[in-house]
Amino acid sequence: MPEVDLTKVKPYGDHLGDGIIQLSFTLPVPDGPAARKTAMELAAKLGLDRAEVVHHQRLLDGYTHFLVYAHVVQTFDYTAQQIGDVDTEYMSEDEIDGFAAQHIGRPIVVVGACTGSDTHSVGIDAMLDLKGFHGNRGLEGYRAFEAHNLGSQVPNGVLLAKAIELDADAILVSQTVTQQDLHIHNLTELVEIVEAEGRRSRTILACGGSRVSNELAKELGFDAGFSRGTYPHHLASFLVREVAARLAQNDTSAQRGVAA
Ligand code: B12
Repeated sequence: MPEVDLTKVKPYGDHLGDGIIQLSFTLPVPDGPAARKTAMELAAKLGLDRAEVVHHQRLLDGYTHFLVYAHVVQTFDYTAQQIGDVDTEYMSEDEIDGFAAQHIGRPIVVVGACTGSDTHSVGIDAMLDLKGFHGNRGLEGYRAFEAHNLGSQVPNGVLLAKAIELDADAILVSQTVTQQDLHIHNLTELVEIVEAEGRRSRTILACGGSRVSNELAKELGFDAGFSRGTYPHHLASFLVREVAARLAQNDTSAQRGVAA
């Protein structure tokens, strides 16, 4: 295997370092030579070299889909990347239950949902339901947690009302649809109404989804954000440590039944 210079990474197409990528996009123009030329110009304006339209197809009147191969000229420094993932050491399910028994001594109450008009429930189910994700049980299966999954298309107000009723330690939200920044609106609204109820400091807020990052979550006022590849024990590790830290600081936010 040839050695990769991680300070000068380029896409791998046919061989290491050739920089070849494939683009797939639709233009709102009828298929034909002018459409193909526009697609090539688009690739050139993106800074790509030697663009080649390898496939073009009329989608419907006035719309054409393209596949373009092109060469990336720039290189990228993989070693310089700062990762903004949730900064916590992951534990196994047994370790998490043991940690919670030792440091918390009661179940951590969590309430979660996929909110707004978003119907993609698979992410929140993967985190909370017993069946979990890829053979890893969801929080429902842990002794450390009392998990309530409200499902999908849940209005933020309903989620918050349930959290108040249960005096939940954490509210967990899943968002998949990002069209027209729907996820931003839903997540922002939740933070606003939690704050308006005076519950923000006592409630851990975490969200997740394929296009959610920890950076975005924090920017929107959440404590943590999780993306693709998250397993229930990742979330659980974060939650037990967060609740334990709040208890250790004698923070009222972790003492259930105490007003904010
Ligand atoms: C299944 C699916 C559906 C199902 C959903 C069924 C269900 N009960 O969930 C159905 C058919 C209903 C559906 C509908 C639609 N869908 Co859809 N759907 C998908 C699909 C194929 C898979 C999504 C999925 O289940 N992934 C698996 C889960 C496990 O991954 P995940 O959600 O990312 O979760 C992981 C992490 O993100 C994280 N995580 C997620 N949530 C949380 C929460 C917390 C608290 C934590 C800690 C972690 C966490 O952990 C999880 C495990 O690692 C994707 C395409 C794809 N291949 O991804 C499109 C996709 C998501 N759908 C899409 C669209 C556009 C739609 C529709 C709008 C289509 C339409 N025009 O009607 C509708 C939406 C309707 C609505 N009102 O929401 C787009 C979204 C584009 C966008 N970014 O906005 C996608 C990407 C398809 C595409 N390429 O266009 N869809």
